[in-house]
Amino acid sequence: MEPITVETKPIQGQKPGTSGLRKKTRVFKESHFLENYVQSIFDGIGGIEGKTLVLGGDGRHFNDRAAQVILRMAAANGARRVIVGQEALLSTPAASHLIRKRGTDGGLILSASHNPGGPDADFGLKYNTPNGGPAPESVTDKIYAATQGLTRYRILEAQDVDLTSPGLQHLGDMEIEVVDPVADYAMLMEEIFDFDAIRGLLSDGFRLRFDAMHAVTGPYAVEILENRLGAASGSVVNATPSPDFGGGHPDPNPIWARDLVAAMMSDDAPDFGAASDGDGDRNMIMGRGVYVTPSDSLALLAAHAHLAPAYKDGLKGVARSMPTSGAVDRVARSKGIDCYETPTGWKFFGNLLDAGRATLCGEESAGTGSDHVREKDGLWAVLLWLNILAATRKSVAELLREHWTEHGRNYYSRHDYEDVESDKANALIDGLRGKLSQLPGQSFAGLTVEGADEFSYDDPVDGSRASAQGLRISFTGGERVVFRLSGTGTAGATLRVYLEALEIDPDKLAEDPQEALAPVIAAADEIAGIRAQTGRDAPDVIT
Ligand code: VG1
Ligand code: CO
Repeated sequence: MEPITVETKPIQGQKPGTSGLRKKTRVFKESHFLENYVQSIFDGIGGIEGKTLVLGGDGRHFNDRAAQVILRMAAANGARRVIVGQEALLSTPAASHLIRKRGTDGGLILSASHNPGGPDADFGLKYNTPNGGPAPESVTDKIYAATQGLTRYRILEAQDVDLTSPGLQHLGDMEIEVVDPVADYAMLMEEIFDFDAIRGLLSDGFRLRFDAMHAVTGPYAVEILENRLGAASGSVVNATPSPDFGGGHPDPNPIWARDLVAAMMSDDAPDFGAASDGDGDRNMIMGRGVYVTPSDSLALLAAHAHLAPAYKDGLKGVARSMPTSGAVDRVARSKGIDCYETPTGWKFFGNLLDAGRATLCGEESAGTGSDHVREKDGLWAVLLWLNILAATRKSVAELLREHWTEHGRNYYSRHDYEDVESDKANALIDGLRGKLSQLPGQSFAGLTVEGADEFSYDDPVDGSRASAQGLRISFTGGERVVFRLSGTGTAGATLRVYLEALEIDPDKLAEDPQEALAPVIAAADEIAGIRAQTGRDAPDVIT
């Protein structure tokens, strides 16, 4: 087993996006593509000689093959040890926890997260730093620079490593420690939440349905919700991870998790419903007959987090991505704690969490998390909800109604236009950027623009600046629209239009969001010319 050095040439387009590098699976399978990127990660972080890394993924097609390649490359590059999830599986939050718990030099996560999987779908790879979080731009810039000058990679010529059972083995001089992917994570959840209270709730007849969407959270949810908390067997559905997520789209929103929505809206609906995404870091929350928007979920969790043991002393602060609604800001104000507004992507929360400035973070895209790891965490959010439901013994609908009555309701929706030709999408954004300064004072569809700018973020901890993070337009009545292009897609461009309107009139808190937002939707189209410029009559996905 000798390490060999393979000559290669830089491959274009290996620039990490919002969350790692995502490409069509077939692109990842092209000759040298994966190897070049892995070597660039190793080079970009200053080499891995003597280092320990965590490795695992969401089990999508090519996960197993890519893991074997990475192990051989890690060995050839002189790593001391790789801690790998059994069958190369680890949910993203479990990987983050393992990196932190074992004090490793970071980890590699094989996932394209909420993107579909399979030979004709998507694959991805992400490097997380020793704090357990996605690499910040200072690191991904170095990785990208390495991809552009790469001339060789190192790999061991060896047989596949057997990852089927836990234990220690060797690959060349490198140690490989195969671990149960669920055990450490489940233990962490027991430390954070009041499992006895949740067990009590469930034994009193409270019913739940968790849809793992054929993705990586299945084994985690079965162990925690059914085995440890006593939810009825079968409460976790679609619990076996499959390489193409059962042919579905592992994105927990009302469109892609429509089976869960149907179950929760039926006459025999359980009390609580939830779903998570491909790699287990997102969550969707429902009660009987109600869907909770991610922005409302974040606000409600912030308001009640002190009911869970880990947060009993209150929150140091909260943070949300810029396009996320201002609902959590209102909770922060009433609690007298700081609220930070960051660019889209979990990597921007890392410094705030490390510095102890924020305890809870969230994004409108169904990501919620806390300082227990450095990734968003789907099952954690589900357990925090269950802890709150157990402590209050109120229904999801009741909690939501009370929340809106106290804080007002930020009606919210996101309209996605997918697979738009890139030049059309860029032209729309460029055109809008060019006229932002003229918008204030003008009226569109009956709404008057108050302010308009392009969001940039100065990190209060390390002073780094991220610019061009979305165009935002606010109106005099408290409404807002944000435009940005997705950084996780693998075909064309996805235009995201984020719509929000604050309502504090107690008589208007129960409207249909699309109706409540109709004026904002009309103003957004009038300002940006979405239909005219994209040729689309309607969004592809409304969440
Ligand atoms: C999307 C979401 C963003 C999220 C990111 C990764 O990014 O909008 O909030 O952090 O996906 O989530 P974009 O650039 O496509 O808007 V995951 O669960 O796919 O890692
Ligand atoms: Co994800």
